[in-house]
Amino acid sequence: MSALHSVDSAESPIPKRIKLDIDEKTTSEDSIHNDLNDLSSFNIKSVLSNNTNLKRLILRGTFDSKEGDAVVILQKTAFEEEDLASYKNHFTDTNPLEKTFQNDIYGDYKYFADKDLSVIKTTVIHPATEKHIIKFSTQKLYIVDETPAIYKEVVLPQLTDESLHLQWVYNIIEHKSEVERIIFEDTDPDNGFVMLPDLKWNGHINTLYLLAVINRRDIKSMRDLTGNHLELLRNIKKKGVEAIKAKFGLDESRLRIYLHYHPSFYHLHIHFGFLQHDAPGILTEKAHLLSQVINNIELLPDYYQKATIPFVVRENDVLCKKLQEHGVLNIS
Ligand code: M7G
Repeated sequence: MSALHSVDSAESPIPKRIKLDIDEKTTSEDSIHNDLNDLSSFNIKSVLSNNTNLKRLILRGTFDSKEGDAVVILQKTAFEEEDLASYKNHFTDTNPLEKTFQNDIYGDYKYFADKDLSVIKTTVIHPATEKHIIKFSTQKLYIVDETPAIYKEVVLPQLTDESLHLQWVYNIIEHKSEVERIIFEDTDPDNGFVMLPDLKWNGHINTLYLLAVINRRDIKSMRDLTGNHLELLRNIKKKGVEAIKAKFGLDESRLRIYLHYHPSFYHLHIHFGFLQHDAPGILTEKAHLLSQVINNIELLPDYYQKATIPFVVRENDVLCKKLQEHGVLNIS
């Protein structure tokens, strides 16, 4: 059984979350997700990105008789050690090996595995906006040192105009979507949060990737954090770690707990990942460890209002153009 399945198990040691009424649907009746059973109605328009390291292909296209563009993300999943015992069941004479070549003691083959060994995690976004298309397209990246003045004068106005919609976040904190996926919840309006699997997680512990979404709506990103939020941050760290220990048996010392700057979604959330999984977005130009963030604020309550914080902008982001217009970014 995958870890994701065990999230729902009745014997969970995690404090029970409040029983919720999930009758209220937030998806419309003509949503593509109501009856999408295969991809035969998907028409590919272009490849937005092909990441050979992540083995992830992102396509732009349309669905037959549906308005608007779609983004389809196909990602090959990692092997799981916990499934080791079941591998033997896959090694049958109905799963052929096709030899590519042999040389001395070395043989190279293609192995045609059963469908559950060759699952492709698939995310469908429909209707996708132009911002989604830009977010998922391969683009040139530029790094910018964001001073408080640049944030206030150039970045912040752009965020307010351009950021991705937060409806999915509100659906989580209002218990309108993904209710059955909640791993832990603290309902305190100021310091509480909802912890659940990130959309990117395939449910196996060695790629653990969870999201803690705060209940309050007044903190966009790390930039807004002050001494007034220490209790919130400490609460998320403490209870998030306890929940993961109880549910997945992983100690705090085996977790990478961090924030993104800039995030894609401007409602404060914290990423909890397995330390030995190289999740996307853990590089130094984007990830800020929660323990470091807490310590910086302990030393200086308005640290994040005073600090220069580097971040990466992509060439097709409207912000990239704005930064050039203001002379912050010079692209030759
Ligand atoms: P981020 O740091 O704002 O952006 O993280 P990133 O995409 O650059 O990391 C937002 C996180 O929310 C990402 O890891 C997404 O995979 C995740 N996410 C996005 N959506 C739309 C959903 C969703 O509907 N449900 C869940 N559970 N996670 C989501």
